[in-house]
Amino acid sequence: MRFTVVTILPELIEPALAAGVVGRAREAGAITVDTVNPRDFTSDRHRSVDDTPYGGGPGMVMKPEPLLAVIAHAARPQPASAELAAGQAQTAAETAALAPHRILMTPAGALLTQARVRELAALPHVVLVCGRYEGVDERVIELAIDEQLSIGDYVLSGGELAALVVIDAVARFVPGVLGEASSVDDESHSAGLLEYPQYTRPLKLAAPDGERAVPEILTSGNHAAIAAWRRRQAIARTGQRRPDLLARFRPAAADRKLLPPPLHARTHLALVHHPVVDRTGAVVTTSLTNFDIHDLARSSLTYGLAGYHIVTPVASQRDKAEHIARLWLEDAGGEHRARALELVRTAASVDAVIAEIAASHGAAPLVVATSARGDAFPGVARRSAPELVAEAGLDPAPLLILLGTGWGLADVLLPSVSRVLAPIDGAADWNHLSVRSAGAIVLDRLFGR
Ligand code: 6GU
Repeated sequence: MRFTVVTILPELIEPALAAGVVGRAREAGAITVDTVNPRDFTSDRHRSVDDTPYGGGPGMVMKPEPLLAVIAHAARPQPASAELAAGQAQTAAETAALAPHRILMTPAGALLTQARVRELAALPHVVLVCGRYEGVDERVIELAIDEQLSIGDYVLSGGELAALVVIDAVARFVPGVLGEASSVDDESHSAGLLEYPQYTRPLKLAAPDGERAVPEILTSGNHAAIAAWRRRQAIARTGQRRPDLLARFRPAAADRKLLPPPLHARTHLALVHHPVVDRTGAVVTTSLTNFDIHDLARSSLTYGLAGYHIVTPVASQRDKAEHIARLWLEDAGGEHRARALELVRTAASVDAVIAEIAASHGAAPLVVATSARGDAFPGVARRSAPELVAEAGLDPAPLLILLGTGWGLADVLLPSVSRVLAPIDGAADWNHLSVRSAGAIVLDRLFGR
């Protein structure tokens, strides 16, 4: 595979590719890397490659003519094959297959991924154009660039280091570059997960805080157990560090045995009528709203929850809730609504719900408050929905989501609450969703496919 780097700083490229895996791959002829300099394609006395931007503003823009000329030069067909050298006719398909792929390295490009790296490794020739200054004239991109890539959400002073990253990452997939074919497959990102932790000798490492031992399982000789442990570690650290990756991860059948049951199936919703606040901020008990029983039960069943709890200290209100749920249950017969209403439970307090869940699941729930206000439950850890899913999904404990009626949950619940979900923020400055709507939106954010 061939790489051509278009750069005004060729001295940055060469030394970085002289040693290590890429250096050996070049020596072995598995890849070739050369550089071409836009400065060699200028026609003025000063050999200038940049100019001031039209419309004003800071910095300089790379001029189109030298860049277009150098890219055309870099991308000219190589007399690589004997047929070409002999001037034999090529089919259009052959020409297209040999045409180099021209990539502009820019922080405004698409983010480079391991999946894209793997695809690039199948190409015969990649031209990497390194931007400098504030950018390149847009017409160069229109006329001579096939793809724009960035290596991350930060700004480098030029594309050279990014081009080196592309060469290193891509070269590893070129046949003959890495020793074992399997070593590119097993590692971080190939499977959409971060790599599991690795250990080597010594078994016990002296450390300032005592002794750090290698996890026992790794010396057990039980290969199936080791593989399972590694997989679980990979999934857990992906959840901690990269919830975005874990959200896209589709566990295989074997993974499901290593993971706790799906989060939705161990999640409970509680509709809290006390302690909640009224419009003045006073702690009050609200009265039951008929629709809330039925609508949130349907939402709970739709998202596969384990239970829906109506919380009120008023015994007659609990009786009413149970009566209404039962009426609908009987009325609906075998109909879909009946299944939803089977999820309905009543409790006198949030603590009673927590105790009931702890008893039925054998572990205390992670209690998550919701609020329309950003400043509710000061000091409690905030989570976005994906963050909460990543965190709670890997821990087998049940999850309890508290929905407040009235003007929202009262802060006196603070000792029971261990996470607060980010508020639902609509497009307008008016924010008064019904608790039924807010509950449905929260469930979709957490569990919607
Ligand atoms: Cl490709 N170029 C520059 N200049 N900065 C970057 C980048 C590329 N990727 C991330 N930051």
